[in-house]
Amino acid sequence: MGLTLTEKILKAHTVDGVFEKGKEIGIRIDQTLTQDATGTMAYLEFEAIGIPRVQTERSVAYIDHNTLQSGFENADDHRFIGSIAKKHGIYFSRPGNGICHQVHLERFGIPGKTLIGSDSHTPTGGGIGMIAIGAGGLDVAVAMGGGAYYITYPKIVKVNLTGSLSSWCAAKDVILEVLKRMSVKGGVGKVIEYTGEGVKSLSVPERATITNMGAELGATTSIFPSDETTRQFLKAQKREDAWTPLCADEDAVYDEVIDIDLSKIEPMAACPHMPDNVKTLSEIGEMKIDQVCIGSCTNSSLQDMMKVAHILEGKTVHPDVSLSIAPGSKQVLNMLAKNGALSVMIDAGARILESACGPCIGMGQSPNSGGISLRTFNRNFEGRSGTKDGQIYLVSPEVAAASAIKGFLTDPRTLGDMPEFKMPDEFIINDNMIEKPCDEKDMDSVEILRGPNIKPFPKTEPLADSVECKCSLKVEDNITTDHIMPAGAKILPLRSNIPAISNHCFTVCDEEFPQRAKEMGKSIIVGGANYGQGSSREHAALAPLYLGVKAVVVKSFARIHRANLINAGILPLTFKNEADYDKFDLNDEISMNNLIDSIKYGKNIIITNKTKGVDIECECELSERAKEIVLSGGLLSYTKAQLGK
Ligand code: MIC
Ligand code: SF4
Repeated sequence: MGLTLTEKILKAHTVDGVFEKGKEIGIRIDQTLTQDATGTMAYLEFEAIGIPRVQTERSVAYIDHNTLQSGFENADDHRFIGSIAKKHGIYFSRPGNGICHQVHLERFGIPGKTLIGSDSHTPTGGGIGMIAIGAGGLDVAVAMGGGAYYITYPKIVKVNLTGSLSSWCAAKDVILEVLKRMSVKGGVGKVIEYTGEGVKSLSVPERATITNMGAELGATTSIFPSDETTRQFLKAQKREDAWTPLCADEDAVYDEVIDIDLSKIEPMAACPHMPDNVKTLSEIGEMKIDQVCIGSCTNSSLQDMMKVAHILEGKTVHPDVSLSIAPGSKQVLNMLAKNGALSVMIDAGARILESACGPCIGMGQSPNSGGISLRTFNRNFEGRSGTKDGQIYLVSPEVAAASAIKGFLTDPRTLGDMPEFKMPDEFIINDNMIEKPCDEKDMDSVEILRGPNIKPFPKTEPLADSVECKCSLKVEDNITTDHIMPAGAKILPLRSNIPAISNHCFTVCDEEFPQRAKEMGKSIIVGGANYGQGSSREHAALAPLYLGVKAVVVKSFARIHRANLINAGILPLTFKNEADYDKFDLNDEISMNNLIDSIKYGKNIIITNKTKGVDIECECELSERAKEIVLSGGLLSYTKAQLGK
């Protein structure tokens, strides 16, 4: 029986476990990436593990999230990451060099390699045939130390592409179509593999837009084959030697098949406040808009920017609209500067932002109250833009630029003929903003620069056998990590300071939560389905850990967040019977007993709700390794103990 591309790469990298569907496998990680918002914690954890130099083929630390620097905190963190990278063998992409996923694709990604990154959009690398997975900082720290990364052997979905996109219809519309069909939880436990003759018609940046936003499906990752188009892209990046042809076997067997005829795709938007709330532009109608933001790791390639420049040429941004544009990397920005497209954008009245995440993570450009903002980004969760009642629509760069001119949601197909944009034969290559690490022999002379905002990893304890506590919070379905641990300009600077950032935990849902949880000392959180979807931020587990949360009991979890809870030593429990969700209320008195044996022997855990006088049965399915992690009080203690052996 033939293998899918995913299976070929995973099989070649499996170093632990049995290579069988549904089983946990440990894979060797060739490359890692971090960004600054998750990076400081990841490097503190790497330091705590105590391995002097990274063991990967390539590890890169990017600065792209916290670039507002409204106080000393971000700048201090950048210096910390820069110094730690230099010492321990990690390449350092300086602020201004661009968004991690865009730069990694351009300068470091290699088809057939494995990459994990402390950012949920790491699957962007699937655009050139990598198995690229988003993970918590601790998992990345362990991988940098040479440890395997553990995933469940995924189900593999074949997306069979036929035809080619019509004028003005975009890769963004393809992934919006997939989201419409599969939903934000449809990808959990799955890898989405794109195949079929339609693949040929998509450029590498288009493929990367699609794999990037596979994160919104909850998928483990997404991948395209590595073909002639991939070779051309790498050649234009002067990295042709990194290329290998890769594809699935003819007789590969998939768990699910989705057929998409690219020629039938039409412009679409994900409406507030979920990436799967997808409608065609004609269904939404001519809606007046207040803001347009173009950029982010989803849509900031040279190809995207050239299309935008073409639409803006000789026009002026509508007087009622603010248009911002953030090219994805220094390379993209520089190419636009040299070929004149930047001047076209400036001329049209676009507000040019630095090559960074910016408005996507609420770092500036929050829309006006109730404002309608079209964004080429990947997430439109409530409040993420920094304006609680902001109405965010996710669209393609083509729709964004056309609408910015007209002042209302505009179908770009009304613009007439679309010129063909050819990928350049050569990109401008200048890696002067990527610092190489020092030689191993010189590492002792590198001083780690630590600012006062950097606080150590919170204390963990081995799992207690019984816990008496209260319910400190009850939340609904589809809670995102932006609810659990909000980001934005005020909170993001505290990412290296768990005690301080904890004061903002869940405040979007309940202002009183941090104080209440602290007063309770120990507590549990009760939630609905797809709890923890969205980002990889382990702060969404570390802040609850710091606030004394011992277990999170929900209908179902998102993959990365569940792994982060385990890594933090918090019990991830699911109701055996979903209806039991109704048997919990805030402040209920809870008792959990016999925890150690239940975890060790895989038995269900009984939560006694003393207030309601009921026993509730919960499941906690864990691999043998995950059991040991939970018993030792988290991945850090577990890893240290393993190294001690
Ligand atoms: C995001 O898009 O939510 C982020 C910010 O990139 C996060 C990482 C973080 O919270 O630092 C992600 O997607 O993992
Ligand atoms: Fe940055 Fe936004 Fe991409 Fe996250 S989704 S990495 S915040 S650009």
